[in-house]
Amino acid sequence: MSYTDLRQFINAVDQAGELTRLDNVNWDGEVGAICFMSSNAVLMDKFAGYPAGFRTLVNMVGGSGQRFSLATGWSAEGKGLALTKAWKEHLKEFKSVPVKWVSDGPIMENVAIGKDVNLWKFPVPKLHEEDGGRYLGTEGIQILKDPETGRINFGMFRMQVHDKATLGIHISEGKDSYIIKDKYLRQGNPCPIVAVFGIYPSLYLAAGAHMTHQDGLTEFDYSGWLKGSPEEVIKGQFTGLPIPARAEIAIEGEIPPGDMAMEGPFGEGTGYSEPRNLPVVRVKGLYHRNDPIITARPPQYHPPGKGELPQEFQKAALIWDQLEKAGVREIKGVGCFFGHHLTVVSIRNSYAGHSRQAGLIASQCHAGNYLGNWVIVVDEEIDPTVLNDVIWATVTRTDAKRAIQVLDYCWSSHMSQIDPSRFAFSAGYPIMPLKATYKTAAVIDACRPVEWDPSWHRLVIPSAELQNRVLQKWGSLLKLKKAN
Ligand SMILES: Cc1cc2nc3c(=O)[nH]c(=O)nc-3n(C[C@H](O)[C@H](O)[C@H](O)COP(=O)(O)O)c2cc1C
Ligand SMILES: [Mn+2]
Repeated sequence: MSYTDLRQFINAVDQAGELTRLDNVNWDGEVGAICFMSSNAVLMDKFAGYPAGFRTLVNMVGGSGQRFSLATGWSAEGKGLALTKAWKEHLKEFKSVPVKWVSDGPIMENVAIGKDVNLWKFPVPKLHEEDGGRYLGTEGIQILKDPETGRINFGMFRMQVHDKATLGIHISEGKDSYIIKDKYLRQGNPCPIVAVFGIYPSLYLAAGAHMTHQDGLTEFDYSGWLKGSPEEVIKGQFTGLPIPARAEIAIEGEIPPGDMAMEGPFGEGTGYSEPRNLPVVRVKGLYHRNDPIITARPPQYHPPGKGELPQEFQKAALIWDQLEKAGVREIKGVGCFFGHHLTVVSIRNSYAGHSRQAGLIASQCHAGNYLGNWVIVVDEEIDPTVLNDVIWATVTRTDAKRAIQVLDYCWSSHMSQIDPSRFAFSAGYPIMPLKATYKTAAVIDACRPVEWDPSWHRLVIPSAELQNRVLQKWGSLLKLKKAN
């Protein structure tokens, strides 16, 4: 399908039978729990104390293959590795779809400027029970312009409402948005920003994609391609930045240098909860559609198959692509687990040093590097998307001293639970952390060393031929449907 806004997409999800509508949900905790527990997309209305029609949507794409197909106009039969591989092939068809500038759009149905800005007019959710605040931006995008190159960039960063015209913003070190923001702040200038709080799937998928920006490409060029039509944008009156014309809620404002505030604690994608001293955004203009819809997503520990699924197979496809571009041979697959934390690469281990090469590059290429603490390289017969098989291969084929290589001073994030500099955060810092954040990464080479005789380590599983014979002879008595 093609869609031009969230409302069309919600209708399609409804027709596909994957939408639940709920009234009278409490913004205080219930929104987050509903997202965690439901596999459907859930549209909530009639929050106590707010006008009917001021809604919140969770699980827009979530872990559903069907919603991912609706979001991208692309569908694949397979799951697991087949899905990752198909998406990687699909990415080769990418063609930039530049934005279309328009003079007006539904986002301008309601405009508030200056002292009329009031972010509390929306039923802003508190997503986890222990959160220290209410977050308007958890599945929204933030648009910045590189002051040196003029390139437009967007990513997805959490934003807490501090007061009616002030938001916190949480951008980890090394993200494009972090580097761009610092270019302004280090010169003592405020950083102009547009933030969007009710988005549609193409913007969501493009924001988290860690795309390369060769030839000045922007996330908008990619989201237009995903959606199948150009993103329509309006030039913001305060920033000159593009505002998606058919989004639900957006602000224009600036990040002033040295203006920091404590936010959170907030449940993070690592599965842990943290407070942080972060820059703030002072809002100058607030725009929203009639009956606006907040799109929300509580990061947290996700049970398998829920939540960040599209993120993980997109990311695996990207690491695979970057490994190939770096020249690594004979890659059979890539799997990602727990967001950024574990990457598995499966290869046909073809020469001494090959498996180490694959592991080191997977650990250090752009898509795999950020926060990616662990990489495991396994032999070709191990499916890198099946965690049990990966761990089995690792613990039965490795001698720890030989297998594990530790890499110091790698790209991390203050979100890492094992970062010693995180304790410095409460002391406050003007622009950068008091202490830079690094991580120690590890590559586990769990392939059979090439010098091992191939006849060693023979699998002890009944052959497919023998299992099929048993199935034919005694399948019904044993209540067997198929061979393993
Ligand atoms: C739902 C969701 C929430 C996210 N929240 C944050 C966040 O609070 N801080 C952060 O640094 N990255 C966050 N990310 C990851 C970034 O959006 C992602 O790394 C993005 O590609 C960065 O874009 P950039 O490098 O162009 O700035 C989030 C991603 C998703 C999907
Ligand atoms: Mn970017």
